[in-house]
Amino acid sequence: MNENENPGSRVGQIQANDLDEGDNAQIIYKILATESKRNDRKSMNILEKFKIDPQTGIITTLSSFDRETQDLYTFQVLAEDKLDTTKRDTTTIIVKIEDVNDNKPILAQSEYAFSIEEGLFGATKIGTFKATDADSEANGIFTYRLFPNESGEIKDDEYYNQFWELSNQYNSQFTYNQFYVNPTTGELQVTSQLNREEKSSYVFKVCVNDNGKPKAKISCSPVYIKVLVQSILF
Ligand SMILES: [Ca+2]
Ligand SMILES: [Ca+2]
Ligand SMILES: [Ca+2]
Repeated sequence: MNENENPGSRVGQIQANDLDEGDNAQIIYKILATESKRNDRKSMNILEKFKIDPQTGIITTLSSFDRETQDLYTFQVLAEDKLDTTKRDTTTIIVKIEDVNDNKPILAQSEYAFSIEEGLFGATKIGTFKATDADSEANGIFTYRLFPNESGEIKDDEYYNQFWELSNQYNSQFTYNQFYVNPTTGELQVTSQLNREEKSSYVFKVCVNDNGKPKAKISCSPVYIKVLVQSILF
């Protein structure tokens, strides 16, 4: 089942067979928390998370689940003969919590500042943006892009998300002025020589998208570039 589902979601149904007839074939189902485990936190955890209908054997949830906290639950269900509880059997239930893209990618730094010399040749590496994501691999595949933010105005990530959708169509926004970000590695480069007399600083945004499903998530950090006078070697 997926994480974040509402409590009361159906997990599955257990069915035991009894060859007797009528009342002798009535079965009661229970989730097992054995005596020895009654005070065990993990065992209590199960009873707070799942319940079983004693008559139908339908297992439902009592809470929602966060895959990033715990992605697997194992417990035992007991089926016993209603009239003769010595006739009983147990089975092991394994519930796997599937990933939903509910975490944003996080850039390693909340802002980036680089000082670079004017006159550097094109394709010189300035630095690398890195991101992490708590979701499973499929919901944390990163694409990096650059967006204008020359005024330094603070916009939330959702604002850039609109432009992301657009730039997807044109496969654009990997460059800003004379800067280029490699969309998959996050490496930032200058594309041609900078001239400090023309422009001595740049402000833009780097955004990372996790390509998650059903909806991708995005995070952005400001990038400040200072252009330094070229050192002259004698
Ligand atoms: Ca989660
Ligand atoms: Ca994610
Ligand atoms: Ca998740």
